[in-house]
Amino acid sequence: MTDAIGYELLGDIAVLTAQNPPVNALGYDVRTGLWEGIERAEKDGARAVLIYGDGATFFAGADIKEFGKPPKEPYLPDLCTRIEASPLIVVSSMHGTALGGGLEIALGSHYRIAVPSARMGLPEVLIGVMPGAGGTQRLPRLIGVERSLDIITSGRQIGAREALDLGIIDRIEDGAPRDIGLAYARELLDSGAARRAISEMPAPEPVDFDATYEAVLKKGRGQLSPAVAVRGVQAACELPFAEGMKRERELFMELMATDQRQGLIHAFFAERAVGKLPELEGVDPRPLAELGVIGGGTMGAGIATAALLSGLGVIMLEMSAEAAQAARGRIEGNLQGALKRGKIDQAKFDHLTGTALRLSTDYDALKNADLVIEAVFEDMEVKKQVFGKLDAVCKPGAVLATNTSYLDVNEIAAITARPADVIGLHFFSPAHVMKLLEIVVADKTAPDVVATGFALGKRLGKVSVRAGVCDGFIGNRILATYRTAADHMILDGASPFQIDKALTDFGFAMGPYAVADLAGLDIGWATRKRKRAAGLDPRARDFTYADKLCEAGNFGQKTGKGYYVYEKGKRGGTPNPEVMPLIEADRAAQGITPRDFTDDEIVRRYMAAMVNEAARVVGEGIAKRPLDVDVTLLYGYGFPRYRGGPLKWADMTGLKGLLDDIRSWAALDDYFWQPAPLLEQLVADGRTFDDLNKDAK
Ligand code: 3H9
Repeated sequence: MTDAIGYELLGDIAVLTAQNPPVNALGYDVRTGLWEGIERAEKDGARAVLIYGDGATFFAGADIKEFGKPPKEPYLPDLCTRIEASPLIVVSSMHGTALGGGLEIALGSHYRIAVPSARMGLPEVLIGVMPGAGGTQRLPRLIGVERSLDIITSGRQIGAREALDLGIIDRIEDGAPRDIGLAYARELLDSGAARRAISEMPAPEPVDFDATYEAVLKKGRGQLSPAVAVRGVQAACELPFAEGMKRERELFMELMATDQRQGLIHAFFAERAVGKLPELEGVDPRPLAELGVIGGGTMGAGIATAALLSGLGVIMLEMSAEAAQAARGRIEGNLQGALKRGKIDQAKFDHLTGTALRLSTDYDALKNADLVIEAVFEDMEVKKQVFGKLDAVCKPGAVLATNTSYLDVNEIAAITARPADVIGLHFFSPAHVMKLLEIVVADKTAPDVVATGFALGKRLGKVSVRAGVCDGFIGNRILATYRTAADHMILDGASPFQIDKALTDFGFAMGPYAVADLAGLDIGWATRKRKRAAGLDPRARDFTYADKLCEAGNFGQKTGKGYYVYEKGKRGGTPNPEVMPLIEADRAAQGITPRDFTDDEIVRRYMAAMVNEAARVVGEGIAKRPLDVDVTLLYGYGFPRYRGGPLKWADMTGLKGLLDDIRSWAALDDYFWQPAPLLEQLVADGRTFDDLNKDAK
């Protein structure tokens, strides 16, 4: 037997213990060990078998690292069938997270018990596949089609209580998984309980599967896996069990061969890799108990909310008593939301808004803070004043952070006598909701300050990405470029509405103009004014239609009108009829004859601009690895997860073709379409962005 599964015979009960840390993934050794363990138990004359996991969890699923490689026997579905076919009574005892193939092993067992904290689910669709070891065949037989469809197409985890109510497990018991499993097996044997094979249960009642398939596809914005999983459940209703298993395998293998599967698994590993940086190895973060936040607008209040929810004490600094009161109102409003959603109870709400939160108008109140983050007006002079004051009052060793979204953190750090303590922590609004945190490391930032930034991000439940200093860091710098590509397409003949539609069809949560309306058109207006004042390159294309929208007081959603018109109480907007005449006037003034764009060309140009700028960001070391860019765009910019991120998408699309396109567009505009040196290098070497991720490991 392999080391991955321990075998013991305790009287008439054989115990199979999974020993494959960290998550007991069902790799080749584990599958082989389980298979051999069942056979041995049968030969040894056992009457029951207990399966459980050592360490943190029952099996968390198939070993994702094996995906894309030729599968090795025993296959997981065959193993589940083998377990179920055993004449012995097989009990699975679950703790931790029994996910995917892990739950399928349990469903192949005859009885299931779990500790109260156990969680379970079939999350395969979230990584681009579907349950492939009988999950789509056994679960519907056990709990019915509708409930199974909910669990399988959402991939959500359910707690032991819900699992018991649904009939997925037979019992909940407190204790060690081994002890409760053994006691349960003993009880079953003593009571003369019979084997129970789910495959022998009657086929479940069907639903309208075509309608379900379409609805699920639409909800996933083109993501295939949840929709294809519906067809698996359909097979459970329409085919005998063994045929249904074959159909499930075919569908599973189809999904396995898709780019979407590659994209989603890339996203899974990339979001776990972002925090693993050589510079953080062996570096301890500084202690964090009290956080100072300067500025209680939407951003500052969001940061304070996230910090309070994570258990940190917060001191909010504002300019006046009225402003402090307004900040308190915003924070309390955010926490009310958490209370309503059941994330916190009333006692916790009272504590967070009571002793945990203090407001002040005096910088002295920050003197004991471990980390102070400013979220004041985005202006270098204002930021410098704030940092000058922080330098004067904060205790030695306090981390001084700026939430700037594009300003030079080196320049801000230089105003203090302690630049090693200064860092950028770029949150995204609303900061208590959005998962992304860019950790901006300036030239003199100390390693333990970087580690503290990552520790704070983790504590707040954020996905933190390291970025270097430049205008816009990783995300906003790349955004500025692909937005410019979109603006150029508008000048040349596309409409903002066509562009938004082409990109939501591609899978983005929102198109760039709907996003601009949401963020506020005044932000882009201010940026354009700033850039024009600094002097635009004469080759840069400029336009006035967006300024004119702003001049008329149309700042997007907050004023009810921008590129779209928003009606109170309605979600989304309808195209603003004033927009196209403004654009047409711009085109006429610039002597441009508009042309048609296909949706494909829109996506191609938009994505090429994104990838090209991302290649510069990586080439210049602003992002350490391509995967840092991918995670930034996935978590902060609504990039479709099933495409893996822009650089994974670029790899799968083909770097040579993208570079050829960029070069061909450069024939007309060689200022905007300058190929990034890193992209040229990769094409010349026949390498991919993912190769660079691997090099960095
Ligand atoms: C499946 O089962 C298909 C079958 O239906 C059919 C097959 C035929 N494989 O997340 P963490 C690694 S599909 C390999 O940081 P946590 C992870 O990369 C599978 N490795 O911890 C990390 O490695 P490292 C369905 C895996 O406590 C380490 O374990 N199952 C796998 O925050 C710790 O992970 C899933 O989709 C895996 N399956 O969360 C479950 N899972 O230390 C996916 C984890 O080198 N996994 N690793 O960075 C999860 O959701 C979370 O990892 C879990 C633990 C909740 C389990």
